[in-house]
Amino acid sequence: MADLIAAPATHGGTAAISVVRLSGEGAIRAAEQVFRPNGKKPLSAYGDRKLILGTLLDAEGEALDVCLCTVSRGPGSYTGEDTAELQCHGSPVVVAEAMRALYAAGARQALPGEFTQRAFLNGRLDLSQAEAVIDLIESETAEAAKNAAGQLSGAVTRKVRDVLREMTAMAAHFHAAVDWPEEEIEPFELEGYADTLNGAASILRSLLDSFEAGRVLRRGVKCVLLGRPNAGKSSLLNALAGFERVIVTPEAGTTRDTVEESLRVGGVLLRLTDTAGVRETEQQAEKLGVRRALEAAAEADLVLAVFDGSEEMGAEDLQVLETAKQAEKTIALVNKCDLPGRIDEEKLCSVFKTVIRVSARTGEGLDTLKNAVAVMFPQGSNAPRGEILTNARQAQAVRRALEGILQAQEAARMGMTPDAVLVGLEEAMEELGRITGQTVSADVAEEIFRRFCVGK
Ligand SMILES: Nc1nc2c(ncn2[C@@H]2O[C@H](COP(=O)(O)OP(=O)(O)OP(=O)(O)O)[C@@H](O)[C@H]2O)c(=O)[nH]1
Ligand SMILES: [Mg+2]
Repeated sequence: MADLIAAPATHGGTAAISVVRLSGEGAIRAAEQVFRPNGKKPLSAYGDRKLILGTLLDAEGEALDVCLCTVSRGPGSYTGEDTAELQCHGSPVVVAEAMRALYAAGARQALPGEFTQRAFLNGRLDLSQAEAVIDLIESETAEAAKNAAGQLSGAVTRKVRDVLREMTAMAAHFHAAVDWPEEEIEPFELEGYADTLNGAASILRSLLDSFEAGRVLRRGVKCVLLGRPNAGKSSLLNALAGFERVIVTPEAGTTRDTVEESLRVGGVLLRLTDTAGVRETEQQAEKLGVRRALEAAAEADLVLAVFDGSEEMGAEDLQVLETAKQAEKTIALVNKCDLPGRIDEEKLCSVFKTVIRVSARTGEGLDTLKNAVAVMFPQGSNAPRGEILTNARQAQAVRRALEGILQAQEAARMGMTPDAVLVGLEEAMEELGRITGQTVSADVAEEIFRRFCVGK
């Protein structure tokens, strides 16, 4: 068993409860030194995963807290090692003292992700599942969390393993037929494996497709409010946020710089940027703001082009219109629909597929906007939860594996010898192994685990 590590697993501030975990050689002995059960039995006499009430002791052996402790012995624990968890009262001082007592009992501070790294090294999780743990911790929407939970229970891993098993069987057959010609092994015929290769390619392709769709789950939608001064961009951001996030005044040119806010709109995580109103100006700061607004629009997944519906269209609106047309996706918002309309809506409808009348003042139309966003950015893909690939490293490996298989198919089609076909196949196997971690180098694994927080 590896050396003894300890770390707080919960947030550093004041809380009702804080959890401190321990894992490695002597974990239960160390826990026994800092925790005295209320009953007569010593801690080591308790079974796994039982909650035991007792007293937490500081490094000097003085009573520090009334707390709960649970032990879980290897190999059936999270890390695969002997582990203990202390649930103490959530004062940062109690946690700091508990840590000091654990250092005195022989533990050292765990590195970020070290618990999960040990789970990986001990075969409790494969690498894609370990990465799902980070995704779960970092998830910002319920959908993202549910997908990560599916991955954690091995949904992606199972698909990859299925493909890997077929590829391995195919390669094994080839090698057996070549290495033991005198044995009665069925001759290796490439034609017999055409379906296997097709099936593998189609599974990998669907995983890759899910990655594209999963981008929304992973990092949300970059969305920019663009419009001329006073169109009501900042008012709309506030209305969507539900609080006064940005300054609104009747003066044109209120917003000078880009302002970002993350919001859930129609279940989608919008990384919404409010911008300076687009117009010609001599003001240095505003000029730079306008430039930033146009740059932000160029990089956005979605541009919300805001027009003041109570005014006729001017030259500035036309510039907004031209910029918004270039965006990947655009929704035109005709704001101030609580006032008499004077804008040429027909013109807008001829340019934009989606035109919605809204009022930042009354909230009218905002539900329609939310629905439009939800339809434009479906959460993930048709893939079941957990089978949406969200990790760029894994997607890269799937892409290369697919290339390997396509190369093998091409070689087979051109009538090349089986060993030429095997080259592509073995490349694919190597790449698939990277996803589960079988063929990943120690350095890469190390880097992945350092992305975790301490205590996980
Ligand atoms: N009647 C009405 N007034 C609105 C509405 N939305 C915004 N306004 C008013 O329009 C003015 C400008 O609103 P802002 O939200 O500051 O406009 P902006 O597009 O952010 O303007 P800049 O920051 O100058 O580019 C303010 O006086 C708002 O109260 C609306 O839906 N209806
Ligand atoms: Mg503004």
